[in-house]
Amino acid sequence: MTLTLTLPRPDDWHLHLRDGAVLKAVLPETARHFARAIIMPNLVPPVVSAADAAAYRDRILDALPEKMAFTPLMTLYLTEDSDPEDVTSAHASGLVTAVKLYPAGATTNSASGVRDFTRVRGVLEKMAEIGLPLCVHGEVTDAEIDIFDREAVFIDRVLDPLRRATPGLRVVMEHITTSDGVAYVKSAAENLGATITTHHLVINRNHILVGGIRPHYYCLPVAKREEHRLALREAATSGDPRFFLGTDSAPHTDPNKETACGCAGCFTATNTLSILAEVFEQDGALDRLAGFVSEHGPRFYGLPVNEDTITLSKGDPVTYPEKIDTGNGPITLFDPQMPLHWRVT
Ligand code: OTD
Ligand code: ZN
Ligand code: ZN
Repeated sequence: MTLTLTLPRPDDWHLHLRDGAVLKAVLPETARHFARAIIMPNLVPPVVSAADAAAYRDRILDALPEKMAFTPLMTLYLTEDSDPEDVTSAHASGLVTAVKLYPAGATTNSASGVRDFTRVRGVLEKMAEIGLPLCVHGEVTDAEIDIFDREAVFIDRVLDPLRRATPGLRVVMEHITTSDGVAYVKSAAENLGATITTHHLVINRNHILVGGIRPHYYCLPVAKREEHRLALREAATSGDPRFFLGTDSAPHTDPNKETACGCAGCFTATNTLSILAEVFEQDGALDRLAGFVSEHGPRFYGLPVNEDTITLSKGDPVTYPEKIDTGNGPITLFDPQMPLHWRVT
């Protein structure tokens, strides 16, 4: 028997598209299924100004295959030198949908991030005033904090004080990986949402380390213990509108992953919807998949749900290529280590 499921076309509320040859190779993988995505600004150099964002948006649209429709929702990379006026006008013109906060050194290409949070106060206050959301990579970077504790410590030391100091600021805690993150989002009365990635619903830290080191499961924030994965599953499948999909699909070519100091990131754009349908079905929550992938994100961002739809159908296991090719080398697709029965038709 074939089961089908029709959903409003999904959006990805956290995506890395890169630039150049890699952009060209990975963009169709997202645009095939998703209508819109929040585009991360961690290029080298980062997308800091409105002019940078406009130029990057043009490069994305130029790389889009002719028959595909896709709207990149641009972000600005917050630095200690960000200009509140530039941010305001980029928002007013419709160019940017969010501003991105990286604590300096927290993840790939985050060296220009914020060290002293008092230096971005003016921008954050302006953003609260104009209703421009802040997307946050929520990990402290202090060398003495254990990498598995960095999210929980960030909530206490940085995020909660920042939100209290800037009432009205809308914040997305991105790619939450812990039960602490889930609990903090649930505890907030308003103005706080969280994205959850596909891979953090599937892997725990054993996937990275047991039986040999597996670089394609290494990402930041690093996957945590099983109890945290289960808390994320519960949040994602609960129907709570504060949780929505941000794949954090973060492509790196194989030579950059399979090396003595490999890059962080899982590439999930291609098979994300098959994996999520499997996950939601396993948890008896297929009726909540549309909320997570198509409805909660637009609601948080104050955007309309897509009118277009996609249909998933269940049948024999679907296979995906192990890698995709780019002009710069192969990129390995995230392997969920389970059969996937749902395909996008
Ligand atoms: N995590 N890799 C990257 C970014 C993210 O923290 C993130 O958003 C990347 O490669 O850009 C990763 O593991
Ligand atoms: Zn991040
Ligand atoms: Zn990311």
